[in-house]
Amino acid sequence: MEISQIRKLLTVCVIHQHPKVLLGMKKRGFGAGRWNGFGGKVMEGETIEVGAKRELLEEAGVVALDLKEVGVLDFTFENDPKILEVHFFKGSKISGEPKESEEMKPQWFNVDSIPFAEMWPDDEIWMPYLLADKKFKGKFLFDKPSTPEYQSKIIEQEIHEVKKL
Ligand code: 8OG
Repeated sequence: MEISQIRKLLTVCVIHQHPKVLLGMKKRGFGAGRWNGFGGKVMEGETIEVGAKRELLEEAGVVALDLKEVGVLDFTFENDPKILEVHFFKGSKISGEPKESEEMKPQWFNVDSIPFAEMWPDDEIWMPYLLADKKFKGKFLFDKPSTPEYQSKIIEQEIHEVKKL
């Protein structure tokens, strides 16, 4: 018998103005205490891209003007049937100045000093694709979710470049 799996749609949005990238320190909830792109759950009735733009505005206070989807990764955790289907977006043009929200504290980083040790462990694997404008698909199985004190471990991983998402 097949175990039923619950799929959740989420977004992560990274602004890349070479040589800088805009990331945010997650202040609460899932992934708190780690740097990440901006994003969250896609709401019922909105497209994934509209959800990505909404989260960027809510969390960083900026409007993305040229957002493009660059990747899709499935994340699962051991002994948990939930699949997090995360859609990754990249933009370079924004209107407004990034400002701190209840959820995120935005900060620009040089591409050479992205704080991977304080990010989800998959981030250093997909970020080079995003920075190089390569589209990617893949999946990661973790032991358990990251917290401010605990860095998830990757149990299985698969990622590859695709021409189209
Ligand atoms: O709504 P909420 O803040 O709980 O959304 C979780 C955010 O975390 C969302 O932007 C998707 C993102 N996210 C995961 N897993 C991973 C991951 O492994 N790496 C990165 N970079 N982001 C992730 O849910």
